[in-house]
Amino acid sequence: MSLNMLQLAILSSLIWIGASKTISVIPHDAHPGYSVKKFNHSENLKLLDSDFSQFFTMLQDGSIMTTSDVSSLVNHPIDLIVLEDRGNVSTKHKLELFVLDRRNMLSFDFDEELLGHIPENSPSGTVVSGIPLLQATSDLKVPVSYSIIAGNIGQSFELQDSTTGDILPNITITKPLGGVNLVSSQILDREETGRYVLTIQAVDPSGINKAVTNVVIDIEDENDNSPVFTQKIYRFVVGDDSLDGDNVTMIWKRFSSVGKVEATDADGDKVAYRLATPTNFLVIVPQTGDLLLTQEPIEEIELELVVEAHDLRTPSRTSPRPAQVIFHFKPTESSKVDIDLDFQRLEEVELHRSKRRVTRAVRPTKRIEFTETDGETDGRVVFQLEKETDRETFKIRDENPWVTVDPNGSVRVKKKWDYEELGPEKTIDFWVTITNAEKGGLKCKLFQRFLFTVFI
Ligand SMILES: *[C@@H]1O[C@H](CO)[C@@H](O)[C@H](O)[C@H]1NC(C)=O
Ligand SMILES: *[C@@H]1O[C@H](CO)[C@@H](O)[C@H](O)[C@H]1NC(C)=O
Ligand SMILES: *[C@@H]1O[C@H](CO)[C@@H](O)[C@H](O)[C@H]1NC(C)=O
Ligand SMILES: *[C@@H]1O[C@H](CO)[C@@H](O)[C@H](O)[C@H]1NC(C)=O
Ligand SMILES: CC(=O)N[C@H]1CO[C@H](CO)[C@@H](O)[C@@H]1O
Repeated sequence: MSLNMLQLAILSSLIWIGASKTISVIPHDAHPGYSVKKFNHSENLKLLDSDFSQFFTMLQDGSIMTTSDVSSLVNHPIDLIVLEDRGNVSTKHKLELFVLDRRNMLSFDFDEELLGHIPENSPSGTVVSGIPLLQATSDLKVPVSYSIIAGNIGQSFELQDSTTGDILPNITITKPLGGVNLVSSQILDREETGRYVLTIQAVDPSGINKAVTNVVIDIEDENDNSPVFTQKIYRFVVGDDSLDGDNVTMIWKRFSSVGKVEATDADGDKVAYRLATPTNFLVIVPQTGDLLLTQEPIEEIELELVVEAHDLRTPSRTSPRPAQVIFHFKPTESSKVDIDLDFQRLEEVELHRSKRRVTRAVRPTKRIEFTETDGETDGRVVFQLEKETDRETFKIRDENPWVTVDPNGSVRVKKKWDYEELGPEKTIDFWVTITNAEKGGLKCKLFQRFLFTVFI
């Protein structure tokens, strides 16, 4: 029978109107015992007798199996009827079988599973690398249509015709040496889907002769995510259990952790931490984010510190917004007495020295209230930052839409304050870097946060 007759046979079979119809194709050299198809509900099924009963049988588990050599059946359409009996209802299932010469069956030109890869964030239309031209052939040399029939999450991939360069969801190749390549149809994000397993189908014009193959595509990672802190503000308290919070440490040793900051990186990169505001009292363990107390303050202090995180990749990415750490320390009564005694002795010995002052890397946050009219005029000085010494100069740490800071500490209106645009907090929140040029050219940096609350 020629191919046209095969197609005719398929057409005529479409006239069948039944409960269900299935098409299966088996190669002419299938060994006896070859499993053709498996039905479920096996307990109610029966394969009806036909001209082909000598070739096929139904097993107890509902599968239909060949029982002898089927090469003589090549290109004869075979209809098998399976009866499903459920007491008052019985349903017929038709199985249309085509035995094709194996050489005429479409098959992909490789056996091994294909593994391709593509870097995330590649532009749409990038060819997946690492896989050969996808080509299914048979001796019949018919046109072959390719499509992705499974695994294409979000329609992320399409096929590219190797003969014309066209990119489409399905492609029909008529030229003998043509095939398809896999290309991305959008920008891919490894953090969303890191691996695709696509099933590619090749089918001849009759729709019967089919081949499928699976392609695994790994999305290669790029450092496109910065570490992000789990909290904007961390508050750690040592020695004061009158304060609320779970993060109060009452008993501590030098170099034990008083708390821990954490930033996560969506790329899964390791993260390292850094104190952006140096202090004598705490160090941070870069690998873990643990804050260790290095020195016992002699009086109650509250420090505001800034911590940054960056990922350990090249090039590295830094947290878009640093975390604020508020550290509150209250010496225990007993140690305070000891220290006071020590201190007294010290003062006695070093009378000429001025009283020791606690140095702070971060000055306490300042809250100031304004009305909208205060900020009406661009360039107007609305506030003057105080210098603790003459050498201090000021600089706004991050660009702010509403205010600028002159080196001498004059805070000016940058853009007319608009109550509506100020956000739910109605607050202009900015940090100022204070540079304190010490004697001998040593520079020391301090930080201070300002909260300008605006009322109508
Ligand atoms: C029977 O198999 C078909 C697919 O062959 C499946 O869609 C269906 O859910 C199965 N039914 C039961 C009851 O398992
Ligand atoms: C077949 O019998 C079941 C109960 O055994 C009943 O629920 C169902 O409606 C019946 N179907 C028909 C078509 O009579
Ligand atoms: C191929 O595309 C045509 C329309 O262009 C569509 O009708 C057909 O269903 C598609 N085939 C597959 C397998 O997706
Ligand atoms: C601060 O410097 C600016 C110029 O940058 C000047 O206009 C202003 O008067 C100065 N303010 C004070 C208080 O010195
Ligand atoms: C501000 C802060 O760090 N709070 C933490 C205190 O500890 C509990 C659990 O140990 C955390 O869930 C809080 O976020």
